This record gives sequence, C-alpha cells and structure tokens, in this order.
Amino acid sequence: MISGAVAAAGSRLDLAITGRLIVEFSFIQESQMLEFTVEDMTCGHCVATLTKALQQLDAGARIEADVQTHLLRVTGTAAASAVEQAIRAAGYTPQARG
Ligand SMILES: [Cu+2]
Repeated sequence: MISGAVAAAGSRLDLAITGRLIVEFSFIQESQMLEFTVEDMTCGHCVATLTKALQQLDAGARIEADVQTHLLRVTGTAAASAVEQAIRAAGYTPQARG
C-alpha cells in the first residue's frame, strides 16, 4: 500500500539507500472511475478473483461488477494502465469502455 503523502509527492521516488534505483508509482492523486468490459468475467468467482487482485493493487479501490453485462467498474487511485495490467495478471481480458 502506498500512502497518499508519497503519491502526492510525485510519481517518482529515488531510493538513495539502495543506490540509483528509481521506483515508479502508477498511482494518481485523486480517485477516478474506470470502466472495462471483461467478457471472460462470467460468474461470482471471477468477480471475487478480480476484486482480490484489484484490492491488492489498490486497497482502497471500490469494485463494482455485473456479470450479465460484463461491466467492471473500478474506482480508486491506481492508474488505468496498472488496473488493466492487474486484470490481465488475474487471467482476464479487459477492454476499456469509451
Ligand atoms: Cu467465473
């Protein structure tokens, strides 16, 4: 989990202790709502898997899912690219909704 203070300080943190390692955080300051169509999200187990994966990425994220329409709505502070990556890593195929 990343603190709001660090996120607000900038997208890059230079960890002097470990030398020149630059860690990039794909987080934004304000929460945003992202909507995806996830065709292979077909039941409650899929929703549970995705919710767990997305909350590991962003503990404060709010996840709404509708298996009928395959809508997955993620409200949180992780960048869209990071959310998409987490969905793919969980084994699903997200398509951003316009
Ligand atoms: Cu399922």
